[in-house]
Amino acid sequence: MNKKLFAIPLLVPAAAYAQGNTGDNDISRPNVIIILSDDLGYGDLPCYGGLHTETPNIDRLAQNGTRFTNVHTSAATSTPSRYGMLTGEYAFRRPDTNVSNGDAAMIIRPEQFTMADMFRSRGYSTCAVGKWHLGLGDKSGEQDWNAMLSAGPADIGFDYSYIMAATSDRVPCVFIENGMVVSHDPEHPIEVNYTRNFDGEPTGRDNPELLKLHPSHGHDQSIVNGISRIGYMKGGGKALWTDEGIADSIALHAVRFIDKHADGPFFMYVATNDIHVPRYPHERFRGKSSMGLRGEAILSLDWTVGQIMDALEARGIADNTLIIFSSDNGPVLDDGYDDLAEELVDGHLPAGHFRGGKYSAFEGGTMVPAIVCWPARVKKGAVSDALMSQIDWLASLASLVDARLPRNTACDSYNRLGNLLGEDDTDRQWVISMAANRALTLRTREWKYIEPSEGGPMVGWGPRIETGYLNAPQLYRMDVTSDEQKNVARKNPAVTASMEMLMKRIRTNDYSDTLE
Ligand code: NG6
Ligand code: CA
Repeated sequence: MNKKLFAIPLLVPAAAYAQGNTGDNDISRPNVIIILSDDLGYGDLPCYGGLHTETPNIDRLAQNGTRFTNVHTSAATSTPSRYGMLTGEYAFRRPDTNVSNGDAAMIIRPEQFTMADMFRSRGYSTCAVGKWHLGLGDKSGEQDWNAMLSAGPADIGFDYSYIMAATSDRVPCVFIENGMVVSHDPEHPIEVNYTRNFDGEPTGRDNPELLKLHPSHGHDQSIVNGISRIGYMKGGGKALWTDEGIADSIALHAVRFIDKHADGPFFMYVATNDIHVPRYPHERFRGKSSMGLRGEAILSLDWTVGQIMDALEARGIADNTLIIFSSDNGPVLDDGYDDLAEELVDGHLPAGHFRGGKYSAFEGGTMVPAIVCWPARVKKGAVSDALMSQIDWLASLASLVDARLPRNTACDSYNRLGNLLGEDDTDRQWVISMAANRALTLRTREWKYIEPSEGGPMVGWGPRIETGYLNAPQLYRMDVTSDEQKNVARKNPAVTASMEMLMKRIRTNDYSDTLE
């Protein structure tokens, strides 16, 4: 094993050969839609064994495409995971990529090359709709939310954007369209502060009588729409969102973009708010899942997918549109609100049979559902078990549309297009991911190595999730069971050492002596 790990030449960075290996070019330049759900676990959907919900639209997507059972995100939380997916660079290379607040400055620098830039370089119209969580404006805490924001998705390749600044549990609770707050209300100018409240403004901590959904941990600052959030905000007036309407707004703007660009080609990144907390979906989903609000948020997510699929069909462009559906990180039940997610779970396993969940170094943190549907090319009703990482989507899609990645960009993204289209079942040689404490994990088909790190065995602030952190190396056999129960690091010192060495090389980006 030890030998094998190093006998394989390490993969070549994408920029070196992004043009190669595009395979058959019959259908060039399909429309591409990435639907990225939030905190949806590997086991949450019925087509992955989930209980207590029905998701006919996502089922339809899986029936019309290929379902993947071994896809990892590059991080176990949103900001670093999205950063990796959109830039093709691991977030661990940048210290400022932890879960960001709503007043964080743009994390992806305007000069950085992104997936949107890549599609644009091939004449695609590009757009981002939904959760952003990658910072806005030039300086943290200094944005003027009542004027055009100084930096945003337009600076990194998105022609159109309709986004939430961060998460729905973080202020400001408004949508932002092309850099301007939607329905901005001059009578109620918006102010945001993550350290202190504005005089006289109620909070979840002091005014629980104003709440329709109560926090279970954190989330006790400004109240918007009867739900207290992280951070303080003042004003907003008619610009403030209602949580019940978020999925509808996202779907509406996604469908509008499809309608406008039906002549294609277009690239759309739709990042849903579902199923992140606070889970408070539209009335029409209420009472429709025995799991309560978390189950209903899954129904709302499914509805969104249905809206997008229906719009493509209505426009006659479903056949040549490549949809990738996935999630940004693993699942969590109680993530800070009393929504009865734990109480009502009733045998449902959000992370499937994997250990841990959102935030974890264990597989539950980064193993996510992934479905690829492209009727013109991708096999229908197929399942692929190939070991894959979302970090490769950029280079793979670049290869698909024949885009050239500028030198020294997307350095961690490899062209695995065959994998993505379900035409090649070979594994990525290794997959690297980052837990919430920034500990790295390294997976191969046979093994998983978790580097030593600080932090207790359980998430410390509320969610009941095993972290997988240990102040010693961990090594698990993944080909026999994937349950990460038995740490065999001491019994297999050679494998442990070789994985540790490989991780070190990936971290320092030093592949020099392995390339022939
Ligand atoms: C945590 C929040 C959690 C969630 C997470 C980010 C508290 C107590 N918890 O800090 O609710 O917002 O950040 O989630 O504040 S993510 O999916 O966007 O990464
Ligand atoms: Ca998330």
